[in-house]
Amino acid sequence: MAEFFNIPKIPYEGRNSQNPLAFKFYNPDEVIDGKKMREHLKFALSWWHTMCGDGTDMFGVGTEDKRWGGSEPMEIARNKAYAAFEIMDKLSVDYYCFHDRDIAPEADKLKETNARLDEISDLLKELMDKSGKKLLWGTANCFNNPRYMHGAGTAPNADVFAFAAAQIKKALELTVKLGGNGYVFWGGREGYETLLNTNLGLEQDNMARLMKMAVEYARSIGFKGDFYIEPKPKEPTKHQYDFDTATVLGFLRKYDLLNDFKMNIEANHATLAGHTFQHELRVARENGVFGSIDANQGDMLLGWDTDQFPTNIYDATLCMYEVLKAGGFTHGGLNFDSKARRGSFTHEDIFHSYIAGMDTFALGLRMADKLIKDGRIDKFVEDRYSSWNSGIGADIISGRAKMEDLEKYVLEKGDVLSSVSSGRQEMLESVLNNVLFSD
Ligand code: XUL
Ligand code: CO
Repeated sequence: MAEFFNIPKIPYEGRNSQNPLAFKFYNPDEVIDGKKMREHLKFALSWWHTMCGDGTDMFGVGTEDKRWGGSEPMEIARNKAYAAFEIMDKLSVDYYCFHDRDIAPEADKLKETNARLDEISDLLKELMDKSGKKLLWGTANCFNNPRYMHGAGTAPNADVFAFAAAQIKKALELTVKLGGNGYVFWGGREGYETLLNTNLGLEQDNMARLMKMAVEYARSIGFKGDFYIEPKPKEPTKHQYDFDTATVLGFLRKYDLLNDFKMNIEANHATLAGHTFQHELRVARENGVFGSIDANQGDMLLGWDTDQFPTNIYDATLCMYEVLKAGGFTHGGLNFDSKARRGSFTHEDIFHSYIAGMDTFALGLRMADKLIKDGRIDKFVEDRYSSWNSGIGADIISGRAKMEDLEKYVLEKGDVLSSVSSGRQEMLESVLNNVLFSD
C-alpha cells in the first residue's frame, strides 16, 4: 500500500527541539514511576474525527478531503483503515476507537450494512495483527440517521428502540472480534427538547433496559471489558440525560448497573456541565467508576463542544494527577476525541494536532508525577483533615459520637473558630506553578 503521508515517523527529540514534527515530551518507552509512558497514557486515535471529519460545520462545507484517494464508499472505507494505521504507526499511537458508522458506511438495509462491517473489520483485524495496534473501545452511532431524531434507547417509538438494539448488538460483536476492552455509551440524542412531549420516566427506564440487554449479550459472547457512559449535559439535545458524572452515578445506582459500568470522562463535556475536567475525574475516582478519558478541550468563550486538541498544561497535569491517584488506567486510555480546526485543513495538520495533544499529556504526566513526589499539596490536604484522625473527629467517623455528645463537646469548648485554619488557596496555586516551572 502506498503511503498517504509524506511524513516520517515522529521521533522524540526532547524539550529543546524546535522541529515541529518531533515530540518534545512524549518518549513512549521512557519509564516514569515504574511504567512506560505509552502504558501510562494509552493514547488512542478517534476514527470519526481523524479519518472522517472533513471540517464541515453549520456554516459551511468541508475544507479537508477525507476520501483518502477512494471514489466509492467502500473503497473510501478501506483506504481510511490503511491511512489510520499509517497515522498510528508514525505517531506511536497504540490504540484506536470507533463508531460502527465511522468504519463502514450505512447501506439501505441493516443486513447489507452489517456485511460491510464484517468486511472492514476483517481488514482492521489483519492490520492490527500486523502492527500490534489495539482497539481501546467501540461504540454505535445511534444519533446520525434521521430514525434517531427523537433518540435511540430513549425514543418514544419501540421500533426505533429495536433498531438501536440491533445496531448495538452488532457493534458489540465487532468490539469483541477486534479484542476491544471497552464499549462506550455516549448519549447521542438520549435527552429531550421539551417536557411538553416527553415521558422522562419511561425514557430513562428504557435506556437502562437497553444497557442491561447490552451487558447480558456482550458477556454471553465473551466481552470481559468495561462499559462506559460518557456524560455530557447538552448538545445535541437541550437536556442530555447523562448530564455529568454525579447524574450518571445516580442512574447507575438506581438501575443496578454499577458492576458493569464506569465513566468515560471528556474534558469539553465537563466544561459544558459547568465543571472542571478534574472535578469530573475526581467524582468518578472517589466513587470507583473512573474508567477512560476523551482528551480534548473546549473554548471558554464559545460554550459549545468544539473538541479542540488539548494544549492546556494545567488541565493535563491535574488530569494525570487524578489518573495516577486512581492507580492508572485498567481497560481505559486517553482517546483524542479532538479535531483540528476547520482552517487547519491539510493532512499534515493531523500530525501537528496529535503531536500537540500527545506532548501536552506527556508533559502533564511528567508534571503530575513531579507534583505527587513533591508531596506539598498532598501533605497540605492530609493536614487540613487531620482533626478526623483522633478525638471528636474519630468519634464521629466511627459512629460513637451522637448529637448529644457533640452538643456537650461544643458547650464545653465555647467556640470553635480558633480550630479553623486558612485554606491557603493562593499558596497552593503557587506551589503548583513552582512544581511546573522549577527544574
Ligand atoms: C460527542 C462525543 C462522542 C463520543 C462517542 O460529543 O464525545 O464522539 O465520544 O460517541
Ligand atoms: Co467523546
